[in-house]
Amino acid sequence: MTKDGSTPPLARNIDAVIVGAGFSGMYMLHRLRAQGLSAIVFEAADDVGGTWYWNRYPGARCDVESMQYSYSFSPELQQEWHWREIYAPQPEILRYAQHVAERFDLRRDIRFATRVERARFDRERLRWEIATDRGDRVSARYCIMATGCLSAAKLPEIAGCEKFRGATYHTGHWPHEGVDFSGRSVGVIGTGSSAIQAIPVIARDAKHVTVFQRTPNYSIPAHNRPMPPEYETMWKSHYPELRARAWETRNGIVYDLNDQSALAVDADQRQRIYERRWAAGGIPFMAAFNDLIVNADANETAAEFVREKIRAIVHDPETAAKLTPTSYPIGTKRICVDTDYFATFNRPNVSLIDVREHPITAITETGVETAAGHYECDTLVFATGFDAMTGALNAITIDNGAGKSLRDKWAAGPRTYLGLMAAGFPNLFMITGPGSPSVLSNMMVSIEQHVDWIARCLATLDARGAAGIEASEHAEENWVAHVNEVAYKTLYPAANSWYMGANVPGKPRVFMPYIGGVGVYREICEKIAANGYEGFHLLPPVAAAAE
Ligand code: FAD
Ligand code: N01
Repeated sequence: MTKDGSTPPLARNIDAVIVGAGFSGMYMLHRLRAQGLSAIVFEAADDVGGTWYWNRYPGARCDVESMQYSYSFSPELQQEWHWREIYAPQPEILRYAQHVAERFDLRRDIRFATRVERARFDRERLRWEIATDRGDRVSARYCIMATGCLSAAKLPEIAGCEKFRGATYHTGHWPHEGVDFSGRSVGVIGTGSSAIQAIPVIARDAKHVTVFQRTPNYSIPAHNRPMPPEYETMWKSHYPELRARAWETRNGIVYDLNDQSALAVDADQRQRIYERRWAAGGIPFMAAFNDLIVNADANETAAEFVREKIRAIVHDPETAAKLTPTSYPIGTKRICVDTDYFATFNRPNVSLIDVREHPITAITETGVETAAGHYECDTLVFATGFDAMTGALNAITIDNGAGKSLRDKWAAGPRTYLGLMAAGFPNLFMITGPGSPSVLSNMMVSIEQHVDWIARCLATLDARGAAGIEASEHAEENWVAHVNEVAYKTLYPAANSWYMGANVPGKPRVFMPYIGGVGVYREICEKIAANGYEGFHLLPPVAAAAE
């Protein structure tokens, strides 16, 4: 769309189609334009922002500090933008995305409210034919999926959802006008990161909140606060060095990793270290020691520390016991970061129902039926997460023109080379795809790394006169084996997490992201490119007649 709101005609033949206008798609568009390629973005939403467009539930905010959860590609942008809080709330992150769209004039090449339904590779012309739900047909050399890892919202498979007479909301599809909870009896299903952020805020207004919990979660206080000016100045005056440091880390976040085993210190010292981390708050808690995700005994010390905190915060011992996770190691489901989550259960208007013990059997006209009884509500919030990593990609029919769809290829779990491409699907790229560090990292770092790699790859193809690029089966096989091998050296596979596909009935149990670390992964990608795109085939130019 142009600035005056009009939509220029769609070119039929372009260099690249990008699907999605979250942070991935926006930066991809900017990079391709800068190197003289024509690109169009299709976005199902009616504005930019992706995650931050859709997830408008109360309390939504990032849990990677905003000085780091932001683009680094433009020194001017990172100097001029002012984050008001350490962890920005959703409206501010959305405003930032909108600012980026304006500043780099992105909207003129984005088609909003347009969903890509099919993409088919024409093997003679070596072009992707892309079809949208608005009848657009575009032919492009490259198709770049910036569809998001957490963009396919998932409703639970519970009988009777359609019968409920009250209002229902999913955290990932929140109404733009917001929801006034005052006077309402609200049922919240789920206790993941979204619920943990939303419940304390909803409880302030609602008459009553009933939380239906299947698995309790470990959560660390955020200690969010207004941005201290000296902290902002420190970041802004050292951005180049600090960003470069983030690229070398395990998860793309600059923080102090204590390079000691949790078992190498005595109990008193360990306690002091955990107390300091708890007081500082947030994800860096998991960097208290260097072996928390690989050594079960070390992990147990951190888990027990958090359990003790829950027992100390929550007054009613029975509620505290229900809220205390015991069935999986800390950090192997995404660690949550909260503001007053556990303390919220001390409120008289909040109750907790354990639906592991007494499963939900149905949604009725007036509430939630469990094996232990019926709970009346007039509003239901589904904080039930996403069909993560593969959901948005599998929702598109991606046909490789040789009788195979990506969905078929991935029937037993996603297979990629580097999380960037899938063998058999030439010129189709994924940003933060399965098999890359992606959701285990500060996503901004991983997004920029993938976009930069793809942009340089396309420039190299042009410089060499190649018509495209395809991952080899052999390289993919080796990469998938490596991703698995590294995952099984950690405690992650011990949890029924969405990283493992465990939250979607029937989804194959595969640890989807690459846990080798952002720094290690970046080096691998760089080396592969420097060695002439090792493990990829470059496609020879198409005969002029076929063009
Ligand atoms: P998205 O932002 O998901 O954007 C993908 C876009 O593609 C969407 O707008 C979608 O509508 C569009 N799309 C998908 N399919 C189609 C189609 N077929 N046709 C057209 N359009 C399509 N990460 C962090 O690192 N730190 C955080 O603190 C953090 N907080 C988060 C909080 C929440 C509530 C959630 C859900 C995720 C959070 N994440 C966080 C992960 C977050 O998803 C990424 O940080 C980042 O925003 C992803 O950007 P993206 O552009 O890759 O994907
Ligand atoms: O989703 P989730 P989310 N009956 O899948 C429960 C990012 N994020 O939206 O654990 C009953 O984590 C399910 O139970 P169980 C972050 O990466 C970040 O909260 O499967 N319960 C679980 O409790 C995060 O990890 C932030 O047993 C059912 C919950 O629903 C990711 O997005 C904020 C059920 C789903 O939790 C997803 O988080 C928000 C059923 N049938 C999100 N089905 C930040 O803070 C599911 N559940 C930055």
